Amino acid sequence: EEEIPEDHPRYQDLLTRHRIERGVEKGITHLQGMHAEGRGSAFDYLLGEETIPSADDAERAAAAHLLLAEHPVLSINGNVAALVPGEMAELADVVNADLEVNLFNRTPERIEAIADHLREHGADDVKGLTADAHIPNLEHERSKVDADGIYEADVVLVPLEDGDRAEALDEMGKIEIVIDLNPLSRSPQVADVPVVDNIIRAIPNITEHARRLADADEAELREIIEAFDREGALEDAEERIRSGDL
Ligand code: PTJ
Repeated sequence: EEEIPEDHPRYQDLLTRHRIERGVEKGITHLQGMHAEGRGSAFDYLLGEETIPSADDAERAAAAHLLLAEHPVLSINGNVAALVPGEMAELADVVNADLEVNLFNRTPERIEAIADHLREHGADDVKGLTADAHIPNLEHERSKVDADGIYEADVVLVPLEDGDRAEALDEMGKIEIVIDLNPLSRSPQVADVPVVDNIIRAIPNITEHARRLADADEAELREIIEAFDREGALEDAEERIRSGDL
């Protein structure tokens, strides 16, 4: 990462790409993760590579949901692990959530490598290795979850998620927070809280909101959740992308 000069106009984007490449080399990110990254990067460019106000609202609502949750779980895939391992561990700590590895392209080697990588970045407990439960209505490999993790969670944060699994989790009645730079993709469309922002900016901002709301009472947290307009947030992001108005 030292090779990229910080004053480069595309610094953040190059850094992100570099982390994904390193993730592939380390065996934590799937090759498909590079395509996902390319798509994300294009949407981020159109959004102006910043957290738009409606995304900040979504990040605040996400923090309120995580603080109110009985059992929140943060789902980790190969891209998330490569991009924000320490930031996910920190958020888990602040809102008292579990981290669970849940992969689209599941192999025992990648699960282990990702769990190790998260522990190297400060996570103390990583779920997803037991995989003793199934998300109903989803093809076998991708449905594997921990019985005491995602399966029984009330609030799940699923970043960069595939649409089928997001839908299946939604059908299980879970409150879903989805981070995805494409507002038209199916996962943000089914989310209770669609966060249309780069995960690199979104996770630290959710953590900051959670820290600020740490002393808020239940009524205040519920108010934040009720005031959040999910349709409006999706429309706002789409409008911003289509306008080309940077
Ligand atoms: O590690 P695995 O095996 O679980 O696989 C993970 C990937 C991401 C490869 C897999 O889930 C996949 O193929 O996902 P998709 O269908 O490409 O969806 C990824 C979504 O995340 C796309 O809509 C991208 O625009 C979006 N995205 C990519 N990078 C970012 C992003 N959203 C936010 N921040 C990013 N940095």
